[in-house]
Amino acid sequence: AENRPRVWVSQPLFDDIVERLGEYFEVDATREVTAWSPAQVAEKLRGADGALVTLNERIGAEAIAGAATLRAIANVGVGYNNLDVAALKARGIVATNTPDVLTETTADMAFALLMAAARRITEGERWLREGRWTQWSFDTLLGGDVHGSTLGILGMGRIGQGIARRGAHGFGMRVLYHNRSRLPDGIESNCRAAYVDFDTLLAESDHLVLVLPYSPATHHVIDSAALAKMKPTATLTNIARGGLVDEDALADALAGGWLSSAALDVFEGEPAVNPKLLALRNVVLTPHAGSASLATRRAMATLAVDNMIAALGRGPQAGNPPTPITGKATAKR
Ligand code: 8YV
Repeated sequence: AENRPRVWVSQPLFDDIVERLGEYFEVDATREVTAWSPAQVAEKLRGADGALVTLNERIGAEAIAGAATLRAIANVGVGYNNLDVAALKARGIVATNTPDVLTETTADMAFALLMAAARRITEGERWLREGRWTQWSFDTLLGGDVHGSTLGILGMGRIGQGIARRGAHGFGMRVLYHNRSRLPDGIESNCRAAYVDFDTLLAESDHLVLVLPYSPATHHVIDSAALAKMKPTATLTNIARGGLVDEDALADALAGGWLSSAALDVFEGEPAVNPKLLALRNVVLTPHAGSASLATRRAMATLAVDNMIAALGRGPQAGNPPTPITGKATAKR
């Protein structure tokens, strides 16, 4: 066992899946959910050959500075803004993520949130639990329609396309999207989605969903100027990364009636949530749970384990991890 590569697993995943790493590696598996400090991450990486990490762990130049033997980072998640891909690349460290396996589950969540915002589901439940339902009335908690409305998607990667298909095929929505580049005709027609510029997307969407990767280029892409271009009857759903939205500006728009409602699964300072948002009734808040179905979380852990085994040159796919991160950090995925 002396010369076996060492792999750190930063958070508890599924024991039976993580166990597979033990066939090839000395595994340092974290047994309890842990808020690792940057210094602790650096310490864990020192002496490791590989690490499975989550969005909780920031893997940048400082984290890997003392990690002379580190060869592979397997990110458990499709978004990898927690990784400094350039710094890893410069050191020849292979980085992988978990695309595809979470696409449909996350698209489901986007729709759940969009519908909850439009139809005021969580607001209604809170109202009921507060004992305020004393008599049925015609005009209680009136919301906006989903079916037949215009769905706007910002960021048309795999998850965006899943949301588009749900909207077009399931709810008869008109689907507009904006993306760094236009999709091939075949994909556009499959999703029944039309490419528009950013301002048109903002102006015409009844329900806008954010599915962009987060990077300096997309920081606060939804700011007060963008919000001002949206319909006052519109909803905004964010299932991507909190930093895409200026939360103070969003809270002002929701409080001021310039935006009907929002649904947020991700937050700029998560797990802390902006108190201005917490104070509002017309926002649905969930704890970064877009990919949180049991089957999908198991598939993500399995893929991360497969990536690690292959990246460290073991197993049937030795040297060829199934889902390496290849492009720039901002690449459309
Ligand atoms: C993960 C996510 O739970 O895949 C992503 O980008 O945000 C979530 O599915 C998270 O990344 C865990 O690290």
